[in-house]
Amino acid sequence: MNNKTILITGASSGIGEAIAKKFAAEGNKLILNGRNQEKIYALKKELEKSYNTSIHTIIFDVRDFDAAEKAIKELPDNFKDISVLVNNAGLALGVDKEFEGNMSDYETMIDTNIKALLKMTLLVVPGMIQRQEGHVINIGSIAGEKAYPGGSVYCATKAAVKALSDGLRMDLYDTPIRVTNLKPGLVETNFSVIRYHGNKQKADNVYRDIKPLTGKDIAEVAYFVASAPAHVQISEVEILATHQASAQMVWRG
Ligand code: 8X3
Repeated sequence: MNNKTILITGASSGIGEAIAKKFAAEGNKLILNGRNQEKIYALKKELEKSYNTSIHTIIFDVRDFDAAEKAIKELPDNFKDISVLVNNAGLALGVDKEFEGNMSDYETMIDTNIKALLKMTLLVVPGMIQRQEGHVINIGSIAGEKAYPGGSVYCATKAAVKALSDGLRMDLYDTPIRVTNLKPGLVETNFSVIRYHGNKQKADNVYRDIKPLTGKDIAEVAYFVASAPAHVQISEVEILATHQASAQMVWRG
Protein backbone atom coordinates (compact mmCIF):
# COMPACT_ATOMS: atom_id res chain seq x y z
CA MET A 1 0.00 0.00 0.00
CA ASN A 2 1.17 3.54 -0.65
CA ASN A 3 0.01 7.14 -0.73
CA LYS A 4 -2.36 6.53 2.19
CA THR A 5 -2.52 8.57 5.38
CA ILE A 6 -1.49 6.74 8.54
CA LEU A 7 -1.97 8.22 12.03
CA ILE A 8 0.32 6.74 14.69
CA THR A 9 0.06 7.63 18.37
CA GLY A 10 3.16 7.37 20.56
CA ALA A 11 5.40 7.55 17.51
CA SER A 12 8.49 9.07 19.11
CA SER A 13 10.05 5.74 20.07
CA GLY A 14 9.79 1.96 20.13
CA ILE A 15 7.06 0.17 18.19
CA GLY A 16 5.40 3.45 17.14
CA GLU A 17 8.60 4.84 15.66
CA ALA A 18 9.28 1.56 13.83
CA ILE A 19 5.76 1.53 12.38
CA ALA A 20 6.25 5.13 11.22
CA LYS A 21 9.48 4.15 9.45
CA LYS A 22 7.93 1.13 7.74
CA PHE A 23 4.85 2.93 6.41
CA ALA A 24 6.95 5.92 5.29
CA ALA A 25 9.41 3.62 3.52
CA GLU A 26 6.48 2.19 1.57
CA GLY A 27 5.49 5.69 0.39
CA ASN A 28 2.67 6.66 2.73
CA LYS A 29 1.91 10.00 4.39
CA LEU A 30 2.06 10.08 8.17
CA ILE A 31 0.46 11.93 11.01
CA LEU A 32 2.81 11.48 13.92
CA ASN A 33 1.70 11.96 17.50
CA GLY A 34 3.93 12.06 20.54
CA ARG A 35 4.63 14.16 23.60
CA ASN A 36 8.28 14.74 22.85
CA GLN A 37 8.34 17.50 20.24
CA GLU A 38 12.09 17.26 19.68
CA LYS A 39 11.98 13.51 18.95
CA ILE A 40 8.91 13.76 16.71
CA TYR A 41 10.44 16.64 14.73
CA ALA A 42 13.69 14.71 14.34
CA LEU A 43 11.80 11.65 13.11
CA LYS A 44 9.81 13.76 10.63
CA LYS A 45 13.02 15.26 9.30
CA GLU A 46 14.74 11.89 8.98
CA LEU A 47 11.81 10.20 7.24
CA GLU A 48 11.10 13.07 4.85
CA LYS A 49 14.75 13.04 3.88
CA SER A 50 14.98 9.29 3.36
CA TYR A 51 11.62 8.42 1.84
CA ASN A 52 8.91 9.61 -0.50
CA THR A 53 6.65 10.76 2.34
CA SER A 54 5.18 13.87 3.88
CA ILE A 55 4.53 14.16 7.57
CA HIS A 56 2.21 16.20 9.73
CA THR A 57 3.02 16.26 13.45
CA ILE A 58 0.51 16.53 16.28
CA ILE A 59 2.29 17.03 19.57
CA PHE A 60 0.25 16.19 22.65
CA ASP A 61 -0.11 13.70 25.46
CA VAL A 62 -2.85 11.30 24.34
CA ARG A 63 -4.47 11.73 27.75
CA ASP A 64 -5.24 15.34 26.80
CA PHE A 65 -8.54 14.82 25.02
CA ASP A 66 -9.03 18.53 24.23
CA ALA A 67 -5.66 18.63 22.47
CA ALA A 68 -6.56 15.45 20.56
CA GLU A 69 -9.87 16.94 19.42
CA LYS A 70 -8.21 20.17 18.32
CA ALA A 71 -5.45 18.34 16.44
CA ILE A 72 -7.89 16.17 14.49
CA LYS A 73 -10.22 19.09 13.74
CA GLU A 74 -7.31 21.17 12.46
CA LEU A 75 -5.69 18.56 10.21
CA PRO A 76 -4.57 20.07 6.90
CA ASP A 77 -6.85 19.06 4.00
CA ASN A 78 -4.26 16.69 2.53
CA PHE A 79 -4.06 14.75 5.84
CA LYS A 80 -7.78 14.57 6.67
CA ASP A 81 -8.56 11.21 5.08
CA ILE A 82 -6.97 8.84 7.57
CA SER A 83 -6.77 5.30 6.16
CA VAL A 84 -4.99 3.62 9.06
CA LEU A 85 -5.20 4.58 12.74
CA VAL A 86 -2.48 2.92 14.79
CA ASN A 87 -3.41 3.18 18.46
CA ASN A 88 0.08 2.51 19.74
CA ALA A 89 0.62 4.91 22.67
CA GLY A 90 0.71 2.88 25.86
CA LEU A 91 2.83 1.92 28.81
CA ALA A 92 3.32 -0.25 31.87
CA LEU A 93 4.25 1.31 35.20
CA GLY A 94 5.55 -0.72 38.10
CA VAL A 95 5.59 -4.42 38.96
CA ASP A 96 3.97 -4.11 42.37
CA LYS A 97 1.41 -6.43 43.81
CA GLU A 98 -2.06 -5.11 43.03
CA PHE A 99 -2.64 -4.14 46.67
CA GLU A 100 0.74 -2.42 47.05
CA GLY A 101 1.10 -0.34 43.88
CA ASN A 102 0.17 3.30 43.63
CA MET A 103 -3.05 4.71 42.29
CA SER A 104 -1.34 7.32 40.18
CA ASP A 105 0.53 4.64 38.17
CA TYR A 106 -2.72 2.74 37.77
CA GLU A 107 -4.53 5.83 36.54
CA THR A 108 -1.78 6.68 34.06
CA MET A 109 -1.96 3.19 32.54
CA ILE A 110 -5.77 3.19 32.41
CA ASP A 111 -5.95 6.72 30.97
CA THR A 112 -3.28 6.07 28.32
CA ASN A 113 -3.87 2.45 27.33
CA ILE A 114 -7.67 2.47 27.44
CA LYS A 115 -9.23 5.93 27.54
CA ALA A 116 -6.90 7.59 25.03
CA LEU A 117 -7.27 4.68 22.61
CA LEU A 118 -11.04 5.11 22.87
CA LYS A 119 -10.80 8.86 22.36
CA MET A 120 -8.73 8.46 19.17
CA THR A 121 -11.21 5.83 17.95
CA LEU A 122 -14.07 8.26 18.54
CA LEU A 123 -12.22 11.01 16.69
CA VAL A 124 -11.05 9.04 13.66
CA VAL A 125 -13.46 6.17 12.93
CA PRO A 126 -16.50 8.31 11.95
CA GLY A 127 -14.44 9.78 9.07
CA MET A 128 -13.54 6.24 7.96
CA ILE A 129 -17.24 5.30 7.97
CA GLN A 130 -18.08 8.38 5.96
CA ARG A 131 -15.46 7.47 3.35
CA GLN A 132 -16.17 3.72 3.64
CA GLU A 133 -12.45 3.03 3.96
CA GLY A 134 -10.10 2.44 6.86
CA HIS A 135 -8.26 0.18 9.25
CA VAL A 136 -7.78 0.46 13.00
CA ILE A 137 -4.70 -1.27 14.36
CA ASN A 138 -4.62 -1.43 18.14
CA ILE A 139 -1.42 -2.42 19.87
CA GLY A 140 -2.53 -4.89 22.49
CA SER A 141 -0.24 -7.39 24.18
CA ILE A 142 0.17 -10.99 25.18
CA ALA A 143 -0.43 -9.46 28.63
CA GLY A 144 -4.09 -9.02 27.64
CA GLU A 145 -4.57 -12.78 27.33
CA LYS A 146 -3.72 -13.80 30.87
CA ALA A 147 -2.68 -11.86 33.97
CA TYR A 148 0.74 -12.37 35.51
CA PRO A 149 2.05 -11.46 38.97
CA GLY A 150 2.99 -7.80 39.31
CA GLY A 151 1.22 -6.93 36.09
CA SER A 152 -2.44 -7.01 36.96
CA VAL A 153 -3.36 -3.44 36.03
CA TYR A 154 -1.23 -3.43 32.86
CA CYS A 155 -2.71 -6.82 31.92
CA ALA A 156 -6.21 -5.47 32.63
CA THR A 157 -5.62 -2.53 30.28
CA LYS A 158 -4.45 -4.84 27.50
CA ALA A 159 -7.42 -7.16 28.11
CA ALA A 160 -9.50 -4.00 27.61
CA VAL A 161 -7.69 -3.33 24.32
CA LYS A 162 -8.74 -6.82 23.21
CA ALA A 163 -12.37 -6.20 24.21
CA LEU A 164 -12.41 -2.78 22.56
CA SER A 165 -10.92 -4.22 19.37
CA ASP A 166 -13.41 -7.12 19.28
CA GLY A 167 -16.35 -4.80 20.01
CA LEU A 168 -15.29 -2.28 17.39
CA ARG A 169 -14.92 -5.06 14.80
CA MET A 170 -18.50 -6.10 15.55
CA ASP A 171 -19.77 -2.54 15.38
CA LEU A 172 -18.12 -2.16 11.94
CA TYR A 173 -18.95 -5.52 10.41
CA ASP A 174 -21.35 -3.95 7.92
CA THR A 175 -18.58 -1.62 6.65
CA PRO A 176 -15.31 -2.21 4.77
CA ILE A 177 -13.37 -0.98 7.81
CA ARG A 178 -11.05 -3.54 9.40
CA VAL A 179 -9.89 -3.86 13.00
CA THR A 180 -6.72 -5.65 14.10
CA ASN A 181 -5.38 -6.30 17.58
CA LEU A 182 -1.61 -6.84 17.48
CA LYS A 183 -0.38 -8.63 20.58
CA PRO A 184 3.40 -8.58 21.01
CA GLY A 185 5.32 -10.38 23.70
CA LEU A 186 8.88 -9.36 24.62
CA VAL A 187 9.91 -6.42 22.46
CA GLU A 188 13.10 -4.59 23.39
CA THR A 189 12.22 -0.89 23.49
CA ASN A 190 12.17 1.61 26.34
CA PHE A 191 9.04 -0.25 27.59
CA SER A 192 10.81 -1.93 30.52
CA VAL A 193 12.86 1.16 31.44
CA ILE A 194 9.57 3.02 31.85
CA ARG A 195 7.95 0.09 33.67
CA TYR A 196 10.84 0.02 36.19
CA HIS A 197 10.69 3.79 36.62
CA GLY A 198 14.07 4.30 34.94
CA ASN A 199 15.99 1.40 36.53
CA LYS A 200 18.06 0.35 33.51
CA GLN A 201 19.53 -2.71 35.22
CA LYS A 202 16.14 -4.20 36.02
CA ALA A 203 14.93 -3.32 32.54
CA ASP A 204 17.91 -5.03 30.88
CA ASN A 205 17.22 -8.12 32.95
CA VAL A 206 13.87 -8.60 31.20
CA TYR A 207 15.70 -9.19 27.88
CA ARG A 208 18.66 -11.08 29.38
CA ASP A 209 19.83 -14.21 27.54
CA ILE A 210 17.03 -14.16 24.99
CA LYS A 211 16.82 -12.54 21.61
CA PRO A 212 13.75 -10.35 22.05
CA LEU A 213 11.61 -8.92 19.27
CA THR A 214 12.35 -5.45 17.97
CA GLY A 215 9.97 -2.64 17.09
CA LYS A 216 10.81 -3.40 13.47
CA ASP A 217 9.52 -6.97 13.80
CA ILE A 218 6.16 -5.61 14.94
CA ALA A 219 6.15 -2.92 12.23
CA GLU A 220 6.54 -5.59 9.53
CA VAL A 221 3.44 -7.35 10.86
CA ALA A 222 1.49 -4.06 11.11
CA TYR A 223 2.31 -3.33 7.48
CA PHE A 224 1.38 -6.85 6.43
CA VAL A 225 -2.08 -6.66 8.02
CA ALA A 226 -2.72 -3.17 6.62
CA SER A 227 -1.76 -4.18 3.10
CA ALA A 228 -3.75 -7.42 3.00
CA PRO A 229 -6.40 -7.51 0.25
CA ALA A 230 -9.59 -5.58 1.12
CA HIS A 231 -11.62 -8.74 1.79
CA VAL A 232 -9.05 -10.04 4.32
CA GLN A 233 -9.41 -8.89 7.93
CA ILE A 234 -6.62 -10.13 10.14
CA SER A 235 -8.40 -9.75 13.44
CA GLU A 236 -5.55 -10.59 15.81
CA VAL A 237 -1.88 -11.46 15.65
CA GLU A 238 0.16 -12.60 18.64
CA ILE A 239 3.88 -12.15 18.06
CA LEU A 240 6.41 -13.79 20.37
CA ALA A 241 10.14 -14.17 20.46
CA THR A 242 11.04 -17.72 19.46
CA HIS A 243 12.14 -18.57 23.01
CA GLN A 244 9.01 -17.11 24.61
CA ALA A 245 5.96 -19.37 24.99
CA SER A 246 3.74 -17.23 27.23
CA ALA A 247 4.08 -13.97 29.14
CA GLN A 248 5.84 -15.91 31.91
CA MET A 249 7.57 -18.71 30.00
CA VAL A 250 10.85 -17.42 28.63
CA TRP A 251 13.71 -19.81 27.79
CA ARG A 252 17.04 -18.19 28.65
CA GLY A 253 19.30 -21.11 27.73
C1 8X3 B 1 4.46 -6.24 26.87
C2 8X3 B 1 4.64 -7.70 26.95
O1 8X3 B 1 5.14 -9.70 28.40
O2 8X3 B 1 5.98 -7.56 29.19
O3 8X3 B 1 3.20 -5.88 26.49
O4 8X3 B 1 3.65 -8.05 29.31
S1 8X3 B 1 4.86 -8.26 28.54
